[in-house]
Amino acid sequence: MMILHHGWRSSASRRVRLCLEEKGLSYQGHVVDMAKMEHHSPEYLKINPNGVIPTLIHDGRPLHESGTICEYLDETYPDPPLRPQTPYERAEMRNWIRHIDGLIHNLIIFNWRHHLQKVASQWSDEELAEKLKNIPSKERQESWLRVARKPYTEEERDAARAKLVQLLDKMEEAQKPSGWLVGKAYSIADIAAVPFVKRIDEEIAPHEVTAKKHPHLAEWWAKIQARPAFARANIGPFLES
Ligand SMILES: N[C@@H](CCC(=O)N[C@@H](CS)C(=O)NCC(=O)O)C(=O)O
Repeated sequence: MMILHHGWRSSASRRVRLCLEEKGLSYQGHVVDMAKMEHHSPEYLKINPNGVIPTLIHDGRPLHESGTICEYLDETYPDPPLRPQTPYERAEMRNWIRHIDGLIHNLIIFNWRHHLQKVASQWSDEELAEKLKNIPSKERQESWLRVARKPYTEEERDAARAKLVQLLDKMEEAQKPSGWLVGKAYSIADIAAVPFVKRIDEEIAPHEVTAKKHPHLAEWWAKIQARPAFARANIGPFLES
């Protein structure tokens, strides 16, 4: 029995849903409302000490970190495989996950300025102080403080956008031999990048995932969006219509 605590628009959650759907695994989904700070409640912190989504519960045991969860799922349910064949390629896959994970703050700068900023800016100083106390990491306390009181500036957004476009450049370079980030097949390295590319393409830098700017990446993106698991994972538009 698998339970996934996730958010529909959360990039890390999207990775795990992609992985589950590629493997055809059924799970019970539980949506965590970040605007209500449900992920910082004492109950949730027991299953995810970092206070972030997603968390997978498998046979009663919780697991956090989307990249780790995807690898765990692939080891536990190897068919179809989502890790490359050789130890070297698997190491490369982990380095992609690590690299992309390191860019999450650049996505937060764009993502939280929508729904979460609207909610957080209305909290009183007392409410905000109370909420900040429950956030386990200093960095995320700072991120919540920023969205609530001092939204990221145009300059900060430009710098974040430039870092995300560099990711696209790196992906373009990597895909040349096989059409995938690592080895000869779609893997967790590609899955790790999908939610980032989705956000970059739809809002952050909409003209970059194109045949003109990044031709290999544009082909990669088209192939991925055509996968039946992509549709089932429900990687819908980030912004509410
Ligand atoms: N490295 C973590 C990142 C998880 C993460 O940052 N999740 C975001 C949503 S995509 C979150 O829960 N943010 C809420 C917060 O920081 O308060 C993973 O891959 O699972």
